[in-house]
Amino acid sequence: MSSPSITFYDIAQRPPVEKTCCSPNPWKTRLALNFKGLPYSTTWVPLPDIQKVRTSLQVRPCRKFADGTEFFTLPIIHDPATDSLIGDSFDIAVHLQKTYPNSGAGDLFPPQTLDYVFKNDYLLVPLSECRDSEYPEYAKFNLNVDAAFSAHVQLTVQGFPFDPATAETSKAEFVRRAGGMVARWEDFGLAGEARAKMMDSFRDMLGDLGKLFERDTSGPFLLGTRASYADMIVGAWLRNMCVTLPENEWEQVRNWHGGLFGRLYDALEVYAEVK
Ligand SMILES: N[C@@H](CCC(=O)N[C@@H](CS)C(=O)NCC(=O)O)C(=O)O
Repeated sequence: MSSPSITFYDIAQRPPVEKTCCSPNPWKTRLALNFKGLPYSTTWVPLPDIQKVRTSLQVRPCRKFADGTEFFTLPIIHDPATDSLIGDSFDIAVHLQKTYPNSGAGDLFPPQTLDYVFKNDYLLVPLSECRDSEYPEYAKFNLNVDAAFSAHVQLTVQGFPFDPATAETSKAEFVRRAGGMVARWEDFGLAGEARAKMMDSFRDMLGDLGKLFERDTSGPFLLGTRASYADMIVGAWLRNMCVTLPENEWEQVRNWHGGLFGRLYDALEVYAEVK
């Protein structure tokens, strides 16, 4: 008899959800699950239902909004093998490594130096605190990469694939979170010179991050031909950008810095199946 498989909770965007899913933290989990080759199924949760689902699973929130109130997020996984419910993408990756050390493509956390530090000018969203971790180098990298991409998230606003069924509720919620900074969702959008300036900043940020990828030129990954969770952290954000940026801008991103990020995106395709 085969054992029951893992349940992975991800955010449902516009149907078909398999093509539009673009939440970076759930993507980190999907890439890690596929890397480990573990059987799982995805439960798709509409954005306005995350609080309800997380509360009903009794998984405590791991983020807070700027005003100190709780922020209910995904991913969550339920792993029946250990009877665990885990509600943070980094904790999920650690759980998968500890519980299934030799599964699939092997070690998610091979030792490496990940000394990337993001200098934070534009950041809008408060990030989870960096907690004590078994893989502190990876935890710090996760935090810095999240900060670096989050600082440019305004580029993704116009292309965000809201599900028409819940779009108005979700847009109103994002406006509420901005605490009076904008009156309507559309006001978050960037065009013209302001957009070009943020694209420049995005390119420069990727240039800085890209220096880590240039240390080993034998392959698309930080460790050359060997993928690790650090590549997935960046790859998850690239998935978000691929879905939400206008096509011509995504093409630019793929080609900046000698095509490094396009190659990374393509190389992670083997772990990107949506199940
Ligand atoms: N530290 C958490 C953060 C998770 C998180 O921020 N998830 C976002 C999607 S990437 C979310 O659920 N957002 C729901 C919302 O904005 O309402 C993790 O890594 O899992």
